Amino acid sequence: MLLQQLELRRIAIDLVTPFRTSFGVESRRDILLLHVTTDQGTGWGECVAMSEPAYSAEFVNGAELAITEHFWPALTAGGTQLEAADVAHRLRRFSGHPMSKAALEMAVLDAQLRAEGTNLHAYFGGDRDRVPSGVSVGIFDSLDQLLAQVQAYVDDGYARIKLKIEPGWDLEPVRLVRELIGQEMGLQVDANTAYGRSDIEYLCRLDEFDLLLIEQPLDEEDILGHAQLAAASNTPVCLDESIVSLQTAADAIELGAAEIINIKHGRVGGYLEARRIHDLCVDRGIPVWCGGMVETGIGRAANAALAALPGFTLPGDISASSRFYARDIVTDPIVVEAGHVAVPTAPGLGFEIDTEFLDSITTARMFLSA
Ligand code: OSB
Ligand code: MG
Repeated sequence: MLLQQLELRRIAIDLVTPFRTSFGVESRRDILLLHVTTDQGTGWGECVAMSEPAYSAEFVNGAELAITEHFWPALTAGGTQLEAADVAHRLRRFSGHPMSKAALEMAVLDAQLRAEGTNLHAYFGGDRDRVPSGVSVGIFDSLDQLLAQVQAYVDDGYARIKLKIEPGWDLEPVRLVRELIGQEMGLQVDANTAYGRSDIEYLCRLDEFDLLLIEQPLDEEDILGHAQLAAASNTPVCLDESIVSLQTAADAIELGAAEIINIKHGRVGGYLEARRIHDLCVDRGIPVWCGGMVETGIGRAANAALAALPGFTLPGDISASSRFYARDIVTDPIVVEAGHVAVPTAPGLGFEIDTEFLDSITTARMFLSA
């Protein structure tokens, strides 16, 4: 395909309820969407960078600059033909910014699949037409509020619960939620790097709650600390922030720091690298699951297609669009039925844009030509 134009579109979209994690709270999202025009049609990508550089070093204003000043010029230089699989290679000399690179690859992939009359589910070759849906539950001001929210998600039919934890909000919330949902339902926790190596003994006290996993308790760089925790605790250690590439995944597994991996395309630079990490984990016997970054219907559709691959043996953070947004920017938002979401089969990544609503929440548009 020949890239012709890139539209960068910023949208402002309210969350149905504030989402608090150990790194901050968000009530409204400021999202960068990409719309690429090629000689064979157009495609959409969603950049998962958040407003602040807190989950990782990327942030939405920085992503826009990286794409406009560096990545789009590099992709279009020379005007040569390219496919989605070439995007990461062409951007390889640029360090970092995986979410920005991933968003560009995603837009090109959507355009390519639409042009070929196929979709991401077929492209990946996942063997399921629906995937189990888990929900990520934020930190609350009170335990009563937490329990009411968890009960509402159980009533919605979610297949497993993930609790955000931090020092001061860990053993007690987990104990009460385990009591509320019973022993059978899948329960896991995510600390988003809020603990240190000196907390390893304390974190082992989570073992009594029979959790599916503990996600990223320590710093992104603390691979040794995660290996020490994995050796000390019965709860499987899962890495999120630490896994930024196929290489870091392979090394963390080898070092015993990653007993399970959360795969997020934005964190690793694209869906194609995400797929390679999946394949590696299948080869090494490491379970994976699909993480989320509070995506709109664009990213949610693509995540469901990724999660249909056979190595995704644990429920993903692929909740209904309505878990975060009262109205989605697609006409066919992800819904949860009997604890599962259907893998989209619409052309491309698997969604159609609700243009009228999208326009109504658009705050800025910029057009770059090739
Ligand atoms: O650590 O998995 C995380 C949201 C934003 C940034 C990081 C994380 C999360 C979530 C929510 O836990 C996942 C989702 O349902 O989209
Ligand atoms: Mg996480």
